[in-house]
Amino acid sequence: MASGTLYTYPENFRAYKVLIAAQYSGAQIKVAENFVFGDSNKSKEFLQKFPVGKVPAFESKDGLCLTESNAIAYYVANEQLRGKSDKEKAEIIQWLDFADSEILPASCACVFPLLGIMPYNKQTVENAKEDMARALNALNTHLLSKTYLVGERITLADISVAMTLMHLYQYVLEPKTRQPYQNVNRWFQTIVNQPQTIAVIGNFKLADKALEYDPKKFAQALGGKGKKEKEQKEKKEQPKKEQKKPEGPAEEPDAAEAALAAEPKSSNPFDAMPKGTFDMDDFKRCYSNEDEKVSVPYFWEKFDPEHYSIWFGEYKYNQELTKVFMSCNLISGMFQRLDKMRKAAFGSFCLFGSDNNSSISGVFIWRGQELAFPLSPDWQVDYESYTWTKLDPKDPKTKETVNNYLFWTGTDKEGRKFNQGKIFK
Ligand SMILES: N[C@@H](CCC(=O)N[C@@H](CS)C(=O)NCC(=O)O)C(=O)O
Repeated sequence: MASGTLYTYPENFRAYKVLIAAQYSGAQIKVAENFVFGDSNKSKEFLQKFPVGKVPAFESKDGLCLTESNAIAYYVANEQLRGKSDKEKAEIIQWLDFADSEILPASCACVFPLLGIMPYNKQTVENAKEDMARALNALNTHLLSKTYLVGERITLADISVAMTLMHLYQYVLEPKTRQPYQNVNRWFQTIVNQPQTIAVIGNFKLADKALEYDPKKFAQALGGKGKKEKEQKEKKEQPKKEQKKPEGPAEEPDAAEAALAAEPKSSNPFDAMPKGTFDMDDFKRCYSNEDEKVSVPYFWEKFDPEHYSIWFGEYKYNQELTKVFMSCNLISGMFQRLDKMRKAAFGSFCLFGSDNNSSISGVFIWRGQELAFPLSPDWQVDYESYTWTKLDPKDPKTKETVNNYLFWTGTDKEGRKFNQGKIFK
């Protein structure tokens, strides 16, 4: 049975293929600690073993060095996952290649602009959406009469194709977009809800709403100068863009999907709390459209401390932060995952410092007096990575802290200067 060390950054869908395969086979895979993407994989020592400098990369206990996620997944897999006959093996390779050449380029072209790691080009995205639809149609037809892609049990084909589709299901395939692909939806839910998959990726949540392209994200990824001014302008031109309702009919629930879905339709815990006098939407409008010199005094004038509370959050693992744009993606990711909190919450989180010397902290204001995250399973992905302190609205220090995060000024505890901020609204 294979055993060794896997080099990767966290949440790498390619590494997931390997780690899930290992869950099935019992292979002992240790993920390298202290791996810093862009740094460790460019070191002389790493390049000697893995000359291309890419991850995931695997070094077995007996010194075999492997790159290419499919090859590593094959190496750590068991006979069942690899296919039992030549026919099955060939079909599995067909699906691995299908994932890499028919799904992955379309997924990257659709998803990366939404995450702010690639510029947006309308034509490229349109073409990618067509490619995505073609691939999904092919899969949907194949899965019409089959539970799994090859044979009667899960193989590397299922693991690899599902992991390659993961970002699309997470960020793009909202209910109405995935509605035509019910067989794929059912199969995908089956794969991501296997205990071996959950052990690696946690509970997977299908997109409720496709992420919208936000030009600010890419600008921030580039670390552009004068971003705040630019953002103010964009905010004025596109007020409340984020709050637009999705168009079109709601998805007809598919019985199989419903049975398999680990997607609890939770009610919003804020709904049960008294609304008080603070009009969150009105404040958000004011903050989006007015200068902070207007919106910040407005906040303090209207804030209702009886029904709302203010919380300070500090990221626990600042020493692991590397590139500024990656840290900013960490904040955006948290905000996306907290989507359902938007209704009665507002936040501002900032990155202080620069590449390899930075920290993340921020403030949230939400309805109620308790820490909101434990109230809903949807809100619990990130919050344990932060320490949360309730702030006393009467304390002048609270006002100073909140104002720094609303104006995007000041420094962190170590004196690192404000670099970039993100608003949750
Ligand atoms: N085909 C390879 C692709 C690996 C790959 O592109 N890895 C990216 C990160 S996901 C990487 O390490 N890039 C670093 C670089 O290009 O320098 C696989 O499936 O493992």
